[in-house]
Amino acid sequence: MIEKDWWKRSVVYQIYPKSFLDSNRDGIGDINGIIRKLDYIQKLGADVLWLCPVYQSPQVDNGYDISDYTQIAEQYGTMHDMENLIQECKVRGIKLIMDLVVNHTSDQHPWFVESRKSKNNAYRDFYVWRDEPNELTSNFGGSAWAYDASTGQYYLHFYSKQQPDLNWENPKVRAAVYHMMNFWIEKGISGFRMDVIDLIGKEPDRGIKENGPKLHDYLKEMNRQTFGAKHLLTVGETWGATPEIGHLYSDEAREELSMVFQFEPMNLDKQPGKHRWDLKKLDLTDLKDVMTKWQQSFASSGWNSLFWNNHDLPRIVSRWGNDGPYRERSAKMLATLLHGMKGTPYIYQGEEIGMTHAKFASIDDYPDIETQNMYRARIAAGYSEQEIMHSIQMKARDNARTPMQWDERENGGFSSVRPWMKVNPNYHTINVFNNLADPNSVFYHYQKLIALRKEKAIFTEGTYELLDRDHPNVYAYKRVMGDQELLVVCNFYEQSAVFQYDMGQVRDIRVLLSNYPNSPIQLERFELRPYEAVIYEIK
Ligand code: TEU
Ligand code: CA
Repeated sequence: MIEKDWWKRSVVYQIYPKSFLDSNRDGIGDINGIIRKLDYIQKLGADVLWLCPVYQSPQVDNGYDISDYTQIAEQYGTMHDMENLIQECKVRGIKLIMDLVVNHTSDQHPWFVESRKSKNNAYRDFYVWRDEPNELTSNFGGSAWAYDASTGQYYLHFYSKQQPDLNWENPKVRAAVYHMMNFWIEKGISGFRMDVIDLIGKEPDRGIKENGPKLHDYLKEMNRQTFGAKHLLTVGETWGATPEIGHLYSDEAREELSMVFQFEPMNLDKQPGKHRWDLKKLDLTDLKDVMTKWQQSFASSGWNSLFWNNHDLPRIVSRWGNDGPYRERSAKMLATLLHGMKGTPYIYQGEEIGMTHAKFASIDDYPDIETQNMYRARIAAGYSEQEIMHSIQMKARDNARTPMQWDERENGGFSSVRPWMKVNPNYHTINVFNNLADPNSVFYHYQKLIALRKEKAIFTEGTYELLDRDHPNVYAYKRVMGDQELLVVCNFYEQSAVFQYDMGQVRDIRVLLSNYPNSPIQLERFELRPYEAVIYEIK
């Protein structure tokens, strides 16, 4: 029998299919490419795979604009390939979760094609139509309203014009979505990652975009009508969640979702009140405070996700680590810091080998619609080219979307023809092949972290306690379960740093994992080397 909360003990691997592996030489990753690499994911030890959208789509936003939820995009393969993938995962004990993008569809979806035909079309109210736009804005820039000449009204789109927002107040929309979800559940998937789910309760006439008043009623209804009794992993993407809001989604008694992605830590290196393109240096104390707040808020009910990366975020080693001489050490430090915490860890493709930003010089090498829109808007607003490109090299979503680096062959082994997006030229050194050949690689560090989590319940269940909050360079915390303890000590920077720990109560101490040889076990005065990170087991 499957346990109700199996996902608390799982580690998820996220795949962005377009950039994973091209099996049929068209320069685009595909489902058969994923099947070829399932043994690799199994070797890493992840037991859940989150697949970004592979549904039929005009690909204006790389599949987050869906024109048919029950068909596979031709560029990715066929429904037969998809069923094969589900099956091949199953034989390896890997659960597959799919992206659920139901705040909006593509403008090519038959519902929208109908909806825009006339004001009295049966599908008119599947979307949000108004006579006049209001002040709401699109997350991709500009107004959230697009004028449609055929009926003389405006429709709502919180993303691109080609992604009209569904009207969740319409019970027929909700029924259609639940029906589609059940279609996929019956195919044998194990859960959903829910795209911008905090927007479905929108009340545009009152200017409400996120966290609308009916949001949680809809999720309860969805839970009852689809996955509720099935013990699936459900994770909501919620950019605006506070811990209080996180509990509304994930507290067991509320019967909504398993957990959410909480983005508060991801906003710590932008200027307050401004967009993430407006950069600010991370303050380690801010990171400690925010991570600790989330860890402690979910100590006894609800659940946390743990992630540094996804397909929308900069790569962590280039962001808060060191993508120069300390790339491997800092990648392992960041992995240790996160995977020692309580929650379900998510690893984004390439993170496990320490992939970095490519820092391309030209805007033409950043095809993402969000980046392209921002570039044009900021050029028009008088920003310098240099300043804009710097923000892009640090924060653009495409930093995470360069093709996966498998080996030293042309295009990093991703494809034998020219890929849809340029490969990071550092694939000659940073690649899976080299990682697998080196027992000290970033890959094996992740493998060990996953194995430890599977082996020791304290990783899942232990409480969390921050140590030495005001230490400017070291992030250290404890996990406690009964008479067992873990101590995690991480030097966040390139300078060596001293950490002091009272050994008075310690009977027995040993190193479970370190990113250096010979980390000390006498910690009265522990001088950490650059980016040194150690997990101790203490009794
Ligand atoms: O992202 C939600 C979202 O708001 C992002 O666009 C975010 O604001 C941006 O990436 C800043 O980091 C989800 C998907 O993950 C994203 O890929 C889609 O483009 C978007 O929804 C629309 O479906
Ligand atoms: Ca292909």
